[in-house]
Amino acid sequence: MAAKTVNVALIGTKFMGKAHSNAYLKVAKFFDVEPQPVMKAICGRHADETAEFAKRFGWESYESDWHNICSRKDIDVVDIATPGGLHHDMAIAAAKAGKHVFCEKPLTFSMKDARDMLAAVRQAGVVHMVNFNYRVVPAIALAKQMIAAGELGEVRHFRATYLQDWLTDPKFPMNWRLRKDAAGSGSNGDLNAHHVDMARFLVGEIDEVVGMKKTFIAERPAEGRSAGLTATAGEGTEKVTVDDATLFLAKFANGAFGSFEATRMAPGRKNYNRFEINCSKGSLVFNFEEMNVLQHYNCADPPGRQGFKQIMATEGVHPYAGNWWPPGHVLGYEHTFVHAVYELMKAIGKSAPGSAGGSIMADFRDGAQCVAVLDAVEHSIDEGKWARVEKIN
Ligand code: SOE
Repeated sequence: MAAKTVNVALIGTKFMGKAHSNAYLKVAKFFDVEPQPVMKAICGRHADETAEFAKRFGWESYESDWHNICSRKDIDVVDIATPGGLHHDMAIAAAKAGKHVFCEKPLTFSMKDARDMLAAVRQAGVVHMVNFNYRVVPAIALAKQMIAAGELGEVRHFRATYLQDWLTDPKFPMNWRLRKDAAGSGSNGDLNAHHVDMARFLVGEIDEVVGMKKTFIAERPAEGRSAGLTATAGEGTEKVTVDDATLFLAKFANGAFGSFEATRMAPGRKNYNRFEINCSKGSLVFNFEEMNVLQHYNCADPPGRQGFKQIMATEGVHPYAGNWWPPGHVLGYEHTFVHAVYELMKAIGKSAPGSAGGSIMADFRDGAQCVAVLDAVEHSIDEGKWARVEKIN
């Protein structure tokens, strides 16, 4: 009997557009999942480029106006892989049209928009998911299992650094990630967002924060053409309207302490997404640049044999890993998107309305709670003191 299917439309044809397209192509080849995605429509602003993209990645049709995607009757799922400034309108229109919504991170920028988006998907009774893709790195899903099983004991510290260097050069030109209207913020919304989600996923809710931020280079060459994290310069200059670096401290509801550092000005650090969790029975360390490994220190190891152990999370016993290659045949960045889409399909299959279907992925409430933490960081910086984090129900 033929597998059940759902028709997917993806909005976005750049860095994330490629990552998501690749995930839809692969998911049913490597995972037994129902429904299976049918790549129905791709949407991008420029018709010619979008047509080319559709051909290259195997999308059945293309659109150059996202409103058409929401009004098409043959679409079941809308996947939003655009700059954050567009998420709000697209997600609400998609939900109102009864489509399941999969949205790139951060969900949005303001608390009002986050609440509106959450209300819209809840009211529509559709599945909603935010693509915090690091949750489905096998080593991180394993960390989640170990913490939940009590293997680490009480969590005391969550210490996160997300370092990149692509803005170090003052000659690096403007792109949407440096404009507040398109990106909301810089390192805070782009990078801290991942670690705020990770902290909530692994440790629990954050109650209070205090932060600081800086824009080291206030003006840059105007944008010529940009793709992913590269760009060429156009004519003149433009003011940068977001932060280059944002650091903050956090108090968790369960008593743990957190520290977060995000910057795009750390020469030599490319996608240095690293966190360390110190607990009463041991510690865990993850560094995305060695994403197949989870480091574990176990206080119960005998004296003289203690030390960090490197667990390669690539065996059949590890989350997701058994669907790919034999042990030690490592996974990469793109696999995280396949895992996320697998979770999306499972959630739609279960059709648990108003949620991410009980999946390991974040739903819109998680996305909105992450916005609340980032928003509190901004408030604390504006007011020069600790700020309480609003709770989203
Ligand atoms: C750029 O900083 C970026 O691509 C982010 O937008 C992603 O969310 C992160 O995972 C990697 O870096």
